[in-house]
Amino acid sequence: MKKWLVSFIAVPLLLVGCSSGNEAEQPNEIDVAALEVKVNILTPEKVAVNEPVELAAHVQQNGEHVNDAGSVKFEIWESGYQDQGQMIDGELDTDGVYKAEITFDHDGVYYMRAHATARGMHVMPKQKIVVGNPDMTQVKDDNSSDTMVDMGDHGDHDTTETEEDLSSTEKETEHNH
Ligand SMILES: [Cu+2]
Repeated sequence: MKKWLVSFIAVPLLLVGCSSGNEAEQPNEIDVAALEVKVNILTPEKVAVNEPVELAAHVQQNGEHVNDAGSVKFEIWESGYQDQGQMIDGELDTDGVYKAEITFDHDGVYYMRAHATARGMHVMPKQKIVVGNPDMTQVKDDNSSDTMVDMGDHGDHDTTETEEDLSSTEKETEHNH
């Protein structure tokens, strides 16, 4: 009779032990949001013409600065002319902020896209930059694609354009104005 009573009490205790154990295990599941690499563009949306403009992006993961990004590159193109754009390597400045510099030689609507590869992820936010006071009736619609084809396509980022390529790009852009 005594034995029977003891086991009767022990069963509910075990059940309580189990359920509280499960709750404790849940935080050990992979927190996907914490692994997500986030990139915030810090460059203003309106800048002056013929003055050096800082291209900057902050890379973070789980609220912490990412100072070991594999690469952060800034793609810059004038609206409607993404095929004539340029790619500039960003350098780590401090606290997860990567920077590069550019000077826009004429008024216009431009776009910058920060291509960041860090912690096994590739993030590429885009931002519009209005340079000077462009004649909006002359601005072509942005024809860039937001879809990332695949990582193989991004291998092309590594073939850094030479100075020659960049100056010829600028000349071509001037023809359109
Ligand atoms: Cu990219």
